[in-house]
Amino acid sequence: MAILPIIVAPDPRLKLTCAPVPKVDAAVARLMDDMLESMYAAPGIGLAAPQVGVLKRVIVIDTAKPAEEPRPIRLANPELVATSEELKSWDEGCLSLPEHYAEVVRPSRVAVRYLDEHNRKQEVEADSVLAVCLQHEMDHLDGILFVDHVSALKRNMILRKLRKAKKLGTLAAE
Ligand code: GNR
Ligand code: NI
Repeated sequence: MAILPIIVAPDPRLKLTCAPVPKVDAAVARLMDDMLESMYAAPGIGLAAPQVGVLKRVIVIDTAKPAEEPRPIRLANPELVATSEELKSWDEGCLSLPEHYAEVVRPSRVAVRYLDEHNRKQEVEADSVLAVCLQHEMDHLDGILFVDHVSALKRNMILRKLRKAKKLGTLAAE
């Protein structure tokens, strides 16, 4: 396994639409494992392939608390098959927007169809933090960051600070 560096915004690679994988083969399964290792190391509760520079529709998630047993989920080609009418606001963070947080409103429950690490079709129904994380990660596959769901004022403030931190080399990960 390998820890892959995580791309920080603003970066054109975070704004692209990712391609579906034709099938989950050994290379995609290895990518999923590397992404999980990178996510745990960060630490984070989710990671999308474009955040490590791979433009494929692959995400990993583990919303287990530190004291709980790990519950990794590996998803390729995830698709939203249902969303609740009910919305919920959540204070979101992102490994590509380090140290910045904002309230984002999304459907409170979702159902997602995907291919697992064995190329088998699966479906997951989620609420709470898992529903938030699934939507956050699927957004990444279409070049969307949580700041794209908040006001332009807040978005530009966060992106301006990150641009400056990159220039000065003051990001925590660097
Ligand atoms: O680690 C993460 N925490 C988080 C918290 C609230 C809402 C979404 C997330 S996802 C984030 C990891 C990440 O950037 N995934 O793309
Ligand atoms: Ni993110």
